This record gives sequence, C-alpha cells and structure tokens, in this order.
Amino acid sequence: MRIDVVSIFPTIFDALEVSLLGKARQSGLLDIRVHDLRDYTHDRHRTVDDTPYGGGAGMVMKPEPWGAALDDIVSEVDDRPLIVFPSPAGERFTQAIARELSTAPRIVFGCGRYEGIDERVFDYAAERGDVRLLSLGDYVLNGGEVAVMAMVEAIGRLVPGVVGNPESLVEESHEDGLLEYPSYTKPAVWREREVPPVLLSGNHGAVAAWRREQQVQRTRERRPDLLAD
Ligand code: 6GU
Repeated sequence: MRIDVVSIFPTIFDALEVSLLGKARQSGLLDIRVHDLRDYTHDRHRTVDDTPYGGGAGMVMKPEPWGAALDDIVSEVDDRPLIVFPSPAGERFTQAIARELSTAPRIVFGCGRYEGIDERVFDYAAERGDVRLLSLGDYVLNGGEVAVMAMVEAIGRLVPGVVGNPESLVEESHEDGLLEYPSYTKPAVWREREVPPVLLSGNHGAVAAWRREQQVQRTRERRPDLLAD
C-alpha cells in the first residue's frame, strides 16, 4: 500500500519510522511518503495561509499550495486514489473504516492546520480521487497531523503481513462491536490478586464463554452506545 501525507509539519511523521510500521516500511509492505506543503509555495515566506473572506478569527489555508501538491502527488493518469482530509467536521473514523481503507492500494492524506482549508480544495481533490473527511472523535486538535498518525497506524496494521500473527487482529476491541476481554499472564497470584480460576481450568469452552460474558459486561458498563447500535 502506498500512503502520501501532505503537512506543514512533516517531521511529526518521523515517528512512523519506528516499531511495527517502521519495519513494514523497510520490508516494502508500506510505501509511506511525507510531503512538506511549503515546498509547493512560490513566495519568499513560503506562505500557506491567509485571512478568511467574510471575516472571523484565525487563518485559512490557501488553495494554491494544495492544488500544486495534489497535481504533483496525484497525476491525471493515476487511478483515482482515496484522498482523506482529517477534520473534526468529518465522518467518524472507526475500526470498520480502518478495515475498508486497509484494502486501498493508495491513500493521500491532506493535513489541515489553522481554521481549515479553503473549501474549493475539496472540490478540486474530488476531481482527482475519492475524497473523504474523517474525524477521530468529538474533540478538537490543532491540526490533522496527530489524527493522521492515528489513522495510518490503525489502517497500516491491518495490511496483510504488517502484524506478524494475524490471529492477534481477530480478538481485538471493536472487531466484533464489543470491547476486548481482560487478559492475564503469570504469576497466577500477584500481590494477593488471583487470576480468574476458569482461565486455569483447561476447559476451552468455559474460557470462551467467560471471555464473551466479560466482553458484553464491559461494553455495557463502559460503552453502552456500542450495544445500542
Ligand atoms: Cl481528524 N482533526 C482535527 N483537527 N481535530 C480533530 C480530528 C481531526 N478528529 C478529532 N478532532
């Protein structure tokens, strides 16, 4: 899978060089390319923002650098990639969407800063690819970079081969609409706290039933909204 990221803070994405995703990049499973939006400006100050038409607080990202970046990264002959703009005004990014996006051959992420990007950029991007606005949740970050880091990790780890043991992807929180069951390892007693005896019983059916019950109970307590869906 190829991932392009456009940002005015490209070094934030240095963190993608370590751990599982770093290994996946080295092995060629993930081709992640980070681009500095300011490289697509032509003035001495490398300006990417300006005051909003109609007035109001804050600055808006100018369309020209975004147009030049999209022209460079997504050529007209390219096979319409997915173009994702992280935005608190977007649709909610979920495990189901991460799974869907993990099958895309190519995703371009455009990280906005300030109060947003000139709206015409989204229309122009839609001529080059399939545009989605995605939000991590109902809170506001200063820019899309941290959100894109989260999305790249959630999507990248679902690309076949990135996570060594694919079974560890099956019994995770949100994969079946429930939260994950609690996990324990040795010792069986730690600071007077015992591991639930059923896990030491060797009875696989009983273990599976107990874990399922724990999943439902936890989800009911912590995330009743998930059970309602
Ligand atoms: Cl995707 N972007 C920003 N700026 N803030 C957010 C977000 C995204 N998701 C939640 N808050």
